[in-house]
Amino acid sequence: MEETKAGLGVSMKRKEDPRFLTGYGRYTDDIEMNGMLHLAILRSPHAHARIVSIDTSKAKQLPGVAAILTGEESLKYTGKLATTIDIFNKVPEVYPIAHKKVRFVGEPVVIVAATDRYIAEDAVDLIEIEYDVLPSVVTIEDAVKPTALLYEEWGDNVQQDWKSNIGDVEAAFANSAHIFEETITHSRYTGTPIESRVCIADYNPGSKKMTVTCSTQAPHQIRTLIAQTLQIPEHTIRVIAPDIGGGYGSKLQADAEVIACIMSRMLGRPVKWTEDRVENMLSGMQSRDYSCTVKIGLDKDYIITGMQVKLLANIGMDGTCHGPGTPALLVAGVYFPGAYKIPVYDVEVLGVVTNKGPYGAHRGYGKDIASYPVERMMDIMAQKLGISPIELRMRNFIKKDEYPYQNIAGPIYDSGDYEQLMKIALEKADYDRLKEKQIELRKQGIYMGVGISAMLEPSGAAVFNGIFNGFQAATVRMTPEGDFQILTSHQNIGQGVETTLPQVAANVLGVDIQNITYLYGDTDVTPYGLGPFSSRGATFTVSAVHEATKLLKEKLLKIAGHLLKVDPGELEMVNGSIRKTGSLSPEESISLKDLGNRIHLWPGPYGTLPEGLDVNLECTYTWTSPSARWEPDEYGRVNLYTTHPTGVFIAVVEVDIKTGQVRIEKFVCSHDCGTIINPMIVDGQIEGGIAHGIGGALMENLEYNESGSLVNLDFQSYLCPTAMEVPVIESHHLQSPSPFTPLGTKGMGEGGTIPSPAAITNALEDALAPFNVRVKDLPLTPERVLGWIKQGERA
Ligand code: MCN
Repeated sequence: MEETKAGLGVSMKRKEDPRFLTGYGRYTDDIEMNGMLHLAILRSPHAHARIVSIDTSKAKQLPGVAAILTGEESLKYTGKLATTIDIFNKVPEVYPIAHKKVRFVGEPVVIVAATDRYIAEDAVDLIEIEYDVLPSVVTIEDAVKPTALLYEEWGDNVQQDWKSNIGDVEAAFANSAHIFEETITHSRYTGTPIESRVCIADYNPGSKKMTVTCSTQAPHQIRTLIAQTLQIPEHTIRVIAPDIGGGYGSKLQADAEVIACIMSRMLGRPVKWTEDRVENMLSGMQSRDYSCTVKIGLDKDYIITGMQVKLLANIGMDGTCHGPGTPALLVAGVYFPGAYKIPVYDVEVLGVVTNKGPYGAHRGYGKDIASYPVERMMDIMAQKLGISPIELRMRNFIKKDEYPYQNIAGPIYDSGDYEQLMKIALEKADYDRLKEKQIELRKQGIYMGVGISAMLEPSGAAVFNGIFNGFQAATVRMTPEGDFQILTSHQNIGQGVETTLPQVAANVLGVDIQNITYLYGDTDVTPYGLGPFSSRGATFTVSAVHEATKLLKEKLLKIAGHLLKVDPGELEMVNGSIRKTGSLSPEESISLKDLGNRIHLWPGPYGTLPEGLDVNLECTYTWTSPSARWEPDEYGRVNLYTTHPTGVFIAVVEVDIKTGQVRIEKFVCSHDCGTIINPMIVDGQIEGGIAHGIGGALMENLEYNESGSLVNLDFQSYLCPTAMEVPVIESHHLQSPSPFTPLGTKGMGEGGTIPSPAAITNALEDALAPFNVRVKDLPLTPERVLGWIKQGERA
C-alpha cells in the first residue's frame, strides 16, 4: 500500500507556537499548590574546603521556616547521586548535598524550606558555617601537577583516561611528505536556557507516591536517576514535565530535583525549587574547556597519512553524576576523523577533575570538540602549504560512493556527499566573488574574511546510565472521534516535535496534522524512553512513531475491510476516510470518524470481527537501531550513534582592526540530514545552533579566577549573542536518506553549533592574513583580537 507523502517535506507552521507566542505556555514555575513550601539552597562560597561546622540554630528560629537540612543529615534519606552515564571513567562519590567537603563554588551545603522564597533566603543568611579552605585546583595544569586532590581515594585528579590506536602512526608520519602539529584550545561555556531549572516535588504520605513536576528534557531519565539515588522503587515516582523553556543538554540531570524530593518526603508537603540565574551559571552544565594537540601527516599530494590527537579536558568537579559530561570526551575521541579519510589513527583522551562547576551536556556533546581542532587544522595546514583550504578538504573527504563508511575509530557513517555539499556551499555563498571582494576591500582598509568548516553531526546516541539503550517506544491511538494521539517520552524542548511527529503519522495515515495530537511529558502516561538528547528524535522517535502508526493503520484497514467486505489490500486511507482504492461509492468507504466512533462507542458489530483482531485501537512499536553496536569489534571499537548528518558551513566576517570587533556578515551552509520532515523547522534549528556556536566563538566564556570562583555570573558579564550578533543565515539542503532509519531521516538539532566556531575562527584568520594573526584561544573578544594583530604570530 502506498503511503501518502503529505506529511513529509512540508514547511508546516508549528502547532505549539500559538500557545508560546500568546503567553499561554505553562511552565513549572507557574504552578502553585496548596500548602506548598519554597526551597533556598545555601551554596558553598569556596571552591575547595572542608566543612568544619554548621550552625543552623538562628535560621531555625525565623518564623516561616519549616525545615533545614544539612548534607550530613540528608544521608538518612539519600545515597550518592546516581550516574548519568558511566563509560570508561571513574565515578566519584558525590551527594545531592555536600557533606565533609565542598568541591566547587555553588555546591549545595544546606537546604531551607519555608513558606516563601524570601523567608527561605533570609534563613540561609542566618546559617553559620566554618570551613577549612583547601588549595583549589582550577586549571588543567593544577590538576595534573596535582596542586590538590579532589577525591583523595583516587590518588590523582584523572576521571577519564582512554586511548586507542589503529595502525602505526609513527611509521605513517615517517613516510609523510609534510607533518603539522598544533595545540588548539577552547574556552568553557554553557547552555543558558531562557527558563532555568525548576522543580516541584509532591510526596503523598498516604499513597507513598512522589510526583515530581520539573523542567527537564527527559522525564524517564530523571525518574530512574531519582529512584536510584533515593533507593526507592521507580514505580512510586511520577515525573511530569510541562512546557520547558529550552534545554540544550543542561536539563538531563537530577541533583536539585533529588533535594526537592528529600524535602517533600521529610515534610509530607509539596516543595518548589526555582533555580535563579546565578545558580544556573554556577551549577548548571558547563562544557568545552579543553586543550587539544593534533598532529597530521600528509603525502606529497596532500592526502592525509595519519592523525594523532591528544585531548586534555577540564571537566570541573564531576562529569558523570551531576550531568552526562565525561563521556563527551570519548565521543570526541572517536569522531576526530570527522569528514575525512584517516588511514592510521592514534588518540588519547584525558579528562581531569578540578574545582570548577560540573561538566555536562551542551549542544554538541563532544562532536563540537572533535570538529573545532580538526577544522582549524585543515585551514592552518592549507595556509602553511600555500594551497586552498577547499582543495585540501576536497582531496581528503569521504566520497559519496564509499558510504556506509566506517570511520577508523569505529563509528559507521550512514550516507552523505561532502563534495557536493562543498560545491553547493561555495556556489551559494558566491565564494569566488567574496575572495575578489576581499582584495578590493583590503585596499580600502576593510578586513573581510571567509572561513569554511565541514560538519559531521553524529545523532541518535544509545547510552544512558551505564547501559546501552538503542531503542525508543511510541504509542499511537485512535480516539472515538477518529482523531489520533501519539505518545512518546520525547520532550518538546522548543525543537518543534508537537508538529513534526504528527507530520510523520500524517504521512502514514493521510490525515491533516490538526487531527493528530502529540502527548508527552508524563512518565505515568508515555512509554519509557530517553528523551531528546544527541538529536535522537529524528533517528529514534520518528522511526518509532512511523512504525507504530503503520501498525495502527494496518489494524484499521483490517477492521474497515471486514466492515466494508473488501480485502484490506484493496483499501486506501485518504482525506480522513478508508475506501476501496479509487472508489467514490459511499458503500465502499467509511470515514475515520465513523470508524472510531463505532468501534469505541458502538461495539455491537465487532463481536463478529475476524479471529485474532481486537478492537483496541492503540499500537505501540519499539524501534531499535539497526547499526548502533555496544559489543566491541576486534579492535575494541563500538558504534554508539545511528545517523550522521553532514554539511559545509561558510562564515563571512569583517574585523575592525582599530577596535578588534568581529562582525559576522553572513553564514551560508549546505546541509544534509537525510529525509527532511519539516524544512522550516530544520532551518530554524540550524539558525539556533549557529547562534550557539557564535556565542562560543565570539563572547561566551565562564571565567574562573585563581581561587576557583566564577566571576561572570549574570548576563551583563557573561555575554550571549543577540539578534545584533546573529547574521542572516542561509541554509541549502541535500537529502541523502539514511539506510538505517525507515524514513531515511537523521537527527540534526546540534549541527549548527558543531562547525560554526571553526568557520568563524578560520574566517577571522583569513580576514587578518596581512597581520599574520594566529588565533590562540576562544572567544574572539576585541581585546584578544587586538593583541593578536599586534603580535602577528602566524608561523
Ligand atoms: N527534523 C526534521 N527533519 C529531519 C530532522 C529533524 O524536520 N530530517 C526536525 C525534528 O522533527 C525536530 C527538529 O527538527 O522537530 C529537531 O530534531 P532532532 O534533530 O531529531 O532533535 P531532537 O528532537 O532530538 O531534539 C534535541 C536536539 C538537541 S540534542 C538539543 S541540545 C537542542 C535541539 O535539539 N536543544 C534545543 N534543539 C533545540 N531547540 C530549541 N528551541 N531549544 C533547545 O533547547
